[in-house]
Amino acid sequence: MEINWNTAKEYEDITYKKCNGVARIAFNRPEVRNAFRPKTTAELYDAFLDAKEDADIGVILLSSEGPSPKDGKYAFCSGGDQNARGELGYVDDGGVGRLNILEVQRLIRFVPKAVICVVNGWAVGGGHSLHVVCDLTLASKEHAVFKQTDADVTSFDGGYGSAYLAKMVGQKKAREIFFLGRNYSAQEAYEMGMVNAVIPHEELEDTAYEWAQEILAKSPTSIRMLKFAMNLTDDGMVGQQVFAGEATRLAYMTEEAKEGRNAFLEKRKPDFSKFKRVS
Ligand code: S0N
Repeated sequence: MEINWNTAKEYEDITYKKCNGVARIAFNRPEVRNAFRPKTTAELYDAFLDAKEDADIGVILLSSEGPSPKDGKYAFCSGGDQNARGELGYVDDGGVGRLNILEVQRLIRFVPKAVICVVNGWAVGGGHSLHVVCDLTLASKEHAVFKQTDADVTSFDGGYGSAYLAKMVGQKKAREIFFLGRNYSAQEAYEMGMVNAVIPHEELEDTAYEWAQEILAKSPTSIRMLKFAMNLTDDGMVGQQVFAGEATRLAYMTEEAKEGRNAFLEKRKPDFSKFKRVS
């Protein structure tokens, strides 16, 4: 399949491309198994925000470049860059401790578009958490390995990475993943319910693009409402706020809402009598 990706913006730690309604954001530090440092997460946030705001984009792929030039191995993401970890945690160029991967997680969660994680190799630590928070995950049959090393490096993603994972694979399995930190193949991850499909490596990127095109053929309003409806119960009051905001946006498009607005602007009482109280 010929996919004509256009570079949307140049970055140092990631690549960002677009094609036919699909945005592809990819880690580009294959020499460190695509570990993220504060600069990486700032770039990820910037690219996701651009894809969110671009009305021509309906699906976002989160993937990675590779393989490593050092040994030819593939990695989706190996989590926080342990070299960027100092006394203050993950330290940016200005010496400030950051955990802005959590802001990226929230953006993935709340962007009103489908996000597909394309796991072409190791998905480890914070990289594992990123796959958990994406709407869908496609995994390379030959190269994807899922592993949670948080407990090896005194880290603990107590939000989506663990608690939401437990909703996905069950409490016992989620605790096993975190407490033992074992390797799981794409097939094992699929059987646990945290991967949507296991794809031959050579077909992975094309398949992700095809899934994106299938989603793009659906009603954009349905996709955003379904995503936020499925998020709602796990996101508490924020989930309710996001879903209700979308409902309000839709309500503004009704004749009833226009009557309310017009009445105010025309300095008269609104006449809602013509609108049926449907049940
Ligand atoms: C990925 C692993 C399993 C791959 O093993 P493999 O194939 O044997 O390769 P290596 O020889 O180990 O690695 C190749 C080169 O890449 C470097 N490298 C790999 N991972 C990292 C990394 N994370 N940081 C820095 N460098 C990395 C290696 O050093 C090696 O370099 P050279 O060639 O120079 O020797 C294996 O590499 C591995 O286990 N990696 C470490 C995984 C890890 O522990 N990651 C951190 C886990 N914790 C987090 O991610 C925390 C995230 C976080 O910030 C957070 C905090 C609060 C709430 C949420 C989160 C969240 O999780 O998002």
